[in-house]
Amino acid sequence: MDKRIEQTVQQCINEINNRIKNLNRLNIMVIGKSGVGKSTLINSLFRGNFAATGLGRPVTKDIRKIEKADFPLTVYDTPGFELSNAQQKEVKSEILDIIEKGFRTRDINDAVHCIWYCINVNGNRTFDESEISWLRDFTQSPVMGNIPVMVILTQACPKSKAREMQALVEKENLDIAKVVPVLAQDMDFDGEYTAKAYGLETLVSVMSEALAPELQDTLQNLQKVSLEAKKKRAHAVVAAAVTAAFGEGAAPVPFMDAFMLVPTQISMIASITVIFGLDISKSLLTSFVSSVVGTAGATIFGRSIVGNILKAIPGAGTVVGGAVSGATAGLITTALGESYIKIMELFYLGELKKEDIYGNKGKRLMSDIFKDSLKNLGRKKD
Ligand SMILES: Nc1nc2c(ncn2[C@@H]2O[C@H](COP(=O)(O)OP(=O)(O)OP(=O)(O)O)[C@@H](O)[C@H]2O)c(=O)[nH]1
Ligand SMILES: [Mg+2]
Repeated sequence: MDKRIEQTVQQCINEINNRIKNLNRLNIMVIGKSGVGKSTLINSLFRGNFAATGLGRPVTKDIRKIEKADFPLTVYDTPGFELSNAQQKEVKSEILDIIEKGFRTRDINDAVHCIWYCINVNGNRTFDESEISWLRDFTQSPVMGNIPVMVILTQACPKSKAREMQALVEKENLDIAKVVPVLAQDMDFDGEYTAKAYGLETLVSVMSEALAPELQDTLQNLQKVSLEAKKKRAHAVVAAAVTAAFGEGAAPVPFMDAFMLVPTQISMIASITVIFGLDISKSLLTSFVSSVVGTAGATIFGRSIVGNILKAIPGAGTVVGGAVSGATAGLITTALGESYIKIMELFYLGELKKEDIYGNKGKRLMSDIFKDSLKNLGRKKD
């Protein structure tokens, strides 16, 4: 591989590692009676089989803290929560205590960012009034500040019953962000009928609306259920990168000469990688990035075709003295970003496999997608 491409790949990898290391930590408090499906929900929403890796560490009598190396997530879990009269008060004060301690650090990484209060739909014949009064009491505590509370109706089938319960909770006018019915895993009934899982994508979008901007990358990095949410954030990254660096009136960019990605493009590639949060090894990531950067480099900078590519884009101009106009650099950056998103998507969906990335298939695919993307941009400009 060309030394200069190798160097760019290394810069990308460094930036990706840096970003991952510096992601803000998301801290969620999960409350709900024993067996409602708290652990199942966590494992279904987040990558890494998070809650199954252990019981976590007890931080109070009733609350456990689950963390995992290299995961920007803390879950405070209340396993075995029964909500007997005696326990009600105790658990509430333990929870508020943890929240207060988090606040006091004034560090976003230690604050509790949202509360999931889980109520089981399946098998619940009636609605438990004591849970509602507990919730009312809890949400009214001054310690709560603006922490969003989501009431999650777990094992939410049949849907009609879930909707009924949702209406009942909403009627209570509690100070909560949202009631979200979720069936985290398909549910089998006597092998005759299977209810399909649903609601996890909605929960991701509810979370995204409720969380601070500083936690959005973390949320996307961790969640494994909504490709749409990842893509939406990734497209926004591309648009922002292009506007910031190559917007209207930008000066010519000398990157044809340099044969490398400029910092804006490296940072864009890193952001997209973080958002997709693929569980892959360092060596696979390196192959992945070098395939993208290498093919983009070869396509754009290959002296023989660069003229043709640019000619295909109306108004893109030509290479003058080793520089391209800001607008052209913008187009190329958009094509690079959108192609990278497409490749990530194929990998996420399992349509592109590990061995494809190590081999030539990934490179060919990247090259095709990249050229297509450039052509489409050219068409859009007409
Ligand atoms: N099919 C299906 N089963 C679920 C779902 N949620 C929970 N379950 C089942 O319900 C049982 C209890 O779920 P858990 O996730 O362990 O419940 P929990 O709230 O963590 O329980 P504790 O840790 O004891 O407080 C398990 O057998 C799960 O497989 C779901 O969405 N679909
Ligand atoms: Mg559990």
